[in-house]
Amino acid sequence: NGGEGETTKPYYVTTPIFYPNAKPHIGHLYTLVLGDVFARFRRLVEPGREVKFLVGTDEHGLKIQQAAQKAGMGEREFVDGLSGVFKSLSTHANISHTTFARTSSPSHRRAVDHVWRVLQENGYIYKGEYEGWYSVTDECFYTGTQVEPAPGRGDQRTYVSKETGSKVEWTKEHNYMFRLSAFREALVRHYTPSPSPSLSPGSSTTTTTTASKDPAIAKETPVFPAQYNSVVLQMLSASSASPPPSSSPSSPITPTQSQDPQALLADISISRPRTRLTWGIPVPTDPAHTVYVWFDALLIYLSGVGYPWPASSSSSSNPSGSIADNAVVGDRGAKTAETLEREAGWPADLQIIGKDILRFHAIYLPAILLALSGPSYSRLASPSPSSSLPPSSPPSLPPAPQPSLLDPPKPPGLPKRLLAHAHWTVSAAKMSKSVGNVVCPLAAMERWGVDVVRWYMCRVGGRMRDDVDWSEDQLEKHSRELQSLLGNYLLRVTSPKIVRAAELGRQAVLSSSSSLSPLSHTNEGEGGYKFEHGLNEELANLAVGLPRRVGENMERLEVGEAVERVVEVLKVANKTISDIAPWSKTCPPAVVFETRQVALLTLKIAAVCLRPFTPETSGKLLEALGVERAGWEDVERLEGMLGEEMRRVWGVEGVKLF
Ligand code: ME8
Repeated sequence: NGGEGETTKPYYVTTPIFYPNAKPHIGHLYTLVLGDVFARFRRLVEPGREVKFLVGTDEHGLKIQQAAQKAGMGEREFVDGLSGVFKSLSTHANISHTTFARTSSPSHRRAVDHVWRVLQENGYIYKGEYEGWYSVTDECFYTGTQVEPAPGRGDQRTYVSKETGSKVEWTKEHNYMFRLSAFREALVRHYTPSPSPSLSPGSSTTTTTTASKDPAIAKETPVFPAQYNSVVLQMLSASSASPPPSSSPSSPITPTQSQDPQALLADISISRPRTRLTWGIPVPTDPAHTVYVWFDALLIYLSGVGYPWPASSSSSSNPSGSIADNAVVGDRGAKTAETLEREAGWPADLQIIGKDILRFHAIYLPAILLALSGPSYSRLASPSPSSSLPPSSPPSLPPAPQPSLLDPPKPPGLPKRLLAHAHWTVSAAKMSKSVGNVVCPLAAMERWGVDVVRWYMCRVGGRMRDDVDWSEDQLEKHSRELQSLLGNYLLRVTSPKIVRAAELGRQAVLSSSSSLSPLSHTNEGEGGYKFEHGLNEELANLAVGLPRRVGENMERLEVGEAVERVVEVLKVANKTISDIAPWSKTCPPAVVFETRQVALLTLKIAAVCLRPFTPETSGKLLEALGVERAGWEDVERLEGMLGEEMRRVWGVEGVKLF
């Protein structure tokens, strides 16, 4: 073992790591739930494959430093407390993360240290003067075009970010800069949809067929929904150095960050003077500076799965080495960096974020990754002559190595897909810790139950392309929906009266010689039961096909649509049983039997399909229905169990789930 290509890459899903500057709110829980849905789905459909799911807290930066000061606490004590609250939120909400990562951990610091050194060695970090509009709330600089005078205030001196509404202040300082501008072309190519439909490895054939009709699906854009992929492309082509708004103060608004007034993608500041920011990771090569919190935080996705992998950690002591240049020779033989990377689960298969942090994930992180693997790219593909440095880049700097994407295939090392979701709002304003208009997720779960909150989030938020107001009325409606679709149905199917009538029916069916199975399959000669009619046929067929339909939606990252598929079947199930009314005296026992059998099968299949979304409810249902635990998380075993049951009861050949 240990050779190339022998191990399956773990499936790796991530959520953002949240700032523990205040208690979590519904928005945080929502992202966690979406991440959990995908992690659980993957475990269900690929039972043998390891699933890694990273969540955590982003503990450095000015925002935290100031919040701790305000609370009269030391930063460490402050983040320990609030990180614990985020962790218990995850536990409470049944989030099945495998790593709760914290940026204040020593292993993360080692990774940041390593990346900084490699990037500096590769020529992608330089020292420059930076000025711009800084928002402490958003922990980032904005350009002149990204800010406006604070609305509703006569005061023309107070400026806010157009995107987030956070207050900004004009700031000028010496910083270390990351040469982001060098990656614009490579990123544009990465996000530009290819003309022909391409399929990700998990997609099914049916997806291809559907995909060709739907441009958003056909293109399988790295960012989903495709509208946000377009936003990223706009970000990459919008000049960050446009003229300042006319109402701005007289100071030069345009930041000098790009070092190039023509640059379409400006270089970014990745350090803060230690005099201003002490709570963070010191710049490894210059302790008078602290690493910018976003540069630090984005690397959690790597450090959380063990980066630097052993091969690259050896390059840390030998900074001239690159990741791909190193190989580890252990007792199981040599492993290349690619093998180690794959075994760790990198690149991430799916990253889930709110739309507020799209720029950081879609632009900064991939650029850092490309910069990190720069030397290996230049080995694999010669730099294109057209991708030269912007004409007016800082003259004193050594020439920057030119990244070059292989085309096709895409370069290794970039996260595969990024799912950006819209926001929960309160009276149409974004719910935010800094604003304070938050709904407490623990109180919501306490009142409605964990699964009702998860259900509401998946039903409403699962197709959330636009912001949605959090509503208690809607929660109540969704609580009733879950109860009526599943709870009442189960009660009907398991009521003693129906169970008794069904038993009479079973005996009647056994002794009769009539045929016609609801699934229009019979298995003559093996003692399969035969049914009198096809009243339940539509439902039975719908139920058997449900996992496949749910799976198709999930592969396309359509959580809301996937849940809708389950609801559709449960609605037909409830209608079917109401129409047949097996509890009425006039219903023939054989029909009661058949109806109950189809209902039980439907419930079992629905319960399994609901596993990713409402795990507790699903577990209770499966338990009540007598499905062995082994089948709850393992779709192959469940198929075997249901298949066996179907053969025994109906004489039809098995059932194919997912
Ligand atoms: O941005 N609706 O942390 P953060 C939906 N530490 N989701 C929301 C939301 C809302 N109203 N408000 C927040 C940070 N979220 C950084 C991330 S990652 C390397 C660093 C969710 O505590 C959503 O996922 O401000 C959003 O992107 C994230 O919380 C921001 O959390």
